[in-house]
Amino acid sequence: MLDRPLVGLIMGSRSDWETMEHAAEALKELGIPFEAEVVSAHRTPDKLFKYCEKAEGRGLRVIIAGAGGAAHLPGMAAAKTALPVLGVPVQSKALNGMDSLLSIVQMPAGIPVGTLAIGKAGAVNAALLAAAILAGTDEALRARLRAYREAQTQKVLLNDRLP
Ligand code: RP5
Repeated sequence: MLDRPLVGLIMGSRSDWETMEHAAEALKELGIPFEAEVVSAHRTPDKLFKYCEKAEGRGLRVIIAGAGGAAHLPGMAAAKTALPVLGVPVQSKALNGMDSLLSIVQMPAGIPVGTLAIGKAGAVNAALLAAAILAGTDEALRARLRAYREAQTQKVLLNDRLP
């Protein structure tokens, strides 16, 4: 039987997948069960509300929400669930992702969104942050996360010579 997803990876458009698949890859690498789907704050608001209302009951523990432009998805998701919501600003064409970043980061006090960097780095780090949150109650995952970090360190140390 497949493990029930612990992380809900949602994004405003199919076009966000190019960025958000980096989060998916990191979650896979760390052995964290997740689900991924398009949920748009503007185009499918009713779906967003239903998704967030049911998220906790379905066993999700963290939501990663990626969106670009007028990126209301993470904030609206956070408004509808008490689960931790991590927001990834997708790099937009018009304003290079500054619009996405500012739309996501400036939440009013009381409804937090953990905002990550614009683009791929933010997507990867959202997955690692989700892993760190889940690792609080999962020793095996904590070990896998430590191993991931150690492998990263070794990779840098083995390639530290410049021409
Ligand atoms: C946002 O609008 C999405 O998150 C996406 O980043 C952006 C553009 O969407 P598409 O026009 O590519 O569907 O809602």
